[in-house]
Amino acid sequence: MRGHNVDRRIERQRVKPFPGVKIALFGVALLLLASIACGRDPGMPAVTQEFSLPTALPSPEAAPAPGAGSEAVVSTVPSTWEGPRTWEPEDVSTLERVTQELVAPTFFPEHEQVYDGEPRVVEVRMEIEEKEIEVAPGVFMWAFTFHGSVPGPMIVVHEGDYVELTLANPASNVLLHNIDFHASIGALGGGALTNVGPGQEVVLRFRAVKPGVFIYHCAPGGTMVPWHVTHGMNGAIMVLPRGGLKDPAGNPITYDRAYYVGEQDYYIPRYESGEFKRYDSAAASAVDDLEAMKTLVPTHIVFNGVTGALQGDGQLTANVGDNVLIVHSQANRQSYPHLIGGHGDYVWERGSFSDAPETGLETWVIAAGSAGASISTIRQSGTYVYLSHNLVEAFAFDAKAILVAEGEWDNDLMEQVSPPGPIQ
Ligand SMILES: [Cu+2]
Repeated sequence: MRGHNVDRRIERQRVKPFPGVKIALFGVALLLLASIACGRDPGMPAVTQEFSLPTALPSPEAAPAPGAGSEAVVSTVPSTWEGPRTWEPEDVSTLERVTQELVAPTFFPEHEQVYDGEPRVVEVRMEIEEKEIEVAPGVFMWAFTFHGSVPGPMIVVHEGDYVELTLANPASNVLLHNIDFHASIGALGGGALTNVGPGQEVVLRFRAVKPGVFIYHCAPGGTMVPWHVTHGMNGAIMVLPRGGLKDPAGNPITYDRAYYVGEQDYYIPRYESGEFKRYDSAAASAVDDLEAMKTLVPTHIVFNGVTGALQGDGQLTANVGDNVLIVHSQANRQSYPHLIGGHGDYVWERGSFSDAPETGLETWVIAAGSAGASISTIRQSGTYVYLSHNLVEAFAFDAKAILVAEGEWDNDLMEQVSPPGPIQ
C-alpha cells in the first residue's frame, strides 16, 4: 500500500482497529444477508456479466450486535480532507501485466470489484473503426468509433494501476484520430501523444491516479474535436478505488450487474426538404456537419449509438434484490439520469469515487464532458425506464433505456387498491 493519505488512514485504524474491522464485516454481512433474503447466491457472478463478485465473504455470525454498527460508523468517517492521494513511481518493468479484453457497451469487461494488491499494468488494445451506422430508421451517418461501438468500450482499472493503451488506426480508415483520457494527467489527456493516421498505431501509458468514472474522447484539434465527438468517438473508463466502492459511512458496496450507458448527440445535415443527407465516405460530410453542429440543436439524442439500442433485445435486466451499477457518460452535452419507478440509491453524480456518494436521489446531472455512476437496489419487479429527465430528449428524441426486473411483486411497496372503474 502506497500513498501518504492511505498511510494516515491506516495509522488511524491502528489506533482503533476494532471498530474499523467490525464495520467492514458488518457491511459485508448485511450485503450477504440481503442477498440470501432475495434467494440469490451471493457468490454467483451476474448472468450477463463476466466480472466476479468478491468471494471471501465473512460468515453472517461476524456481524456485530445490533446497535454496535452505528457507533463504529461514526468512528470510521474521516473528519478532514487530506488531499488527493499520491503515488510513488513504480518500476513498470517489474509490475504484473494483465490484458483487458474490451467488450461492447452496455457491458463491462471482466474485472474485480475489490483489488488491493500491487499496482498492475493493464494492457488494452483499441482499434478505431470508421463505419456507416443507421442512427434511426433511414438515417445514416459515418460513425467514428473506438473499437467499433458508440460509445467506445468501458475500461476498468484500479486506482494506482497503469493503463497501457495500444491505439490502432487501420489503413481502411481515412481520418487522423487520437484519444484524450479525462482520467489521465498531462499532454492534453494523452491527446498530444496519440495522434495516429490511417495505417498507424501508438502506445500510451498513463497512471490512473484519480478514482472515479471518466470519459475519453477523440480530440484531433479545432473543430475536429466536436466533429469527432459528435460522430460517436467517445467512451468511458472506471477507476475503482483500492478496496472497492464505499457508502457514505465507509461500508463496502458491491454491485451484481454493471451497465454502461453512453448518451450521444448527433447533428446530421438535412436537405431543405428536411430529409437527412447520406454521404459516401467518413470525410464527405465535414462541411455540412459543421453548419449543423453550430446550430447547437441535435437532430438525434440516443443511448448507446442508435435509436432503441437499450430497448427490446438490448434492454437492461436485473433481479429483485440486485444492486445495479450504471455508468452514464455524455461527452458533449448535459444529461439528467432518472430511473422511473426507482432511485439512485448511491450516486457519484460528478463521477469522483474520492467523494462519498449521494444517496436516494430521484434525478441527477451529468455535466457535459463527464461520466457519473449510480447504484440502484432493485426492490420491485417489473419494467423501469432509465432516461434523461429532459423528457423531450427522452421521448421525442430517444434518450432512454428499458430495465426489466424479474422477481416477486412487493405489495407493501405498492399496490393497486382498486383497478380503474366507473366513478362512484
Ligand atoms: Cu477521431
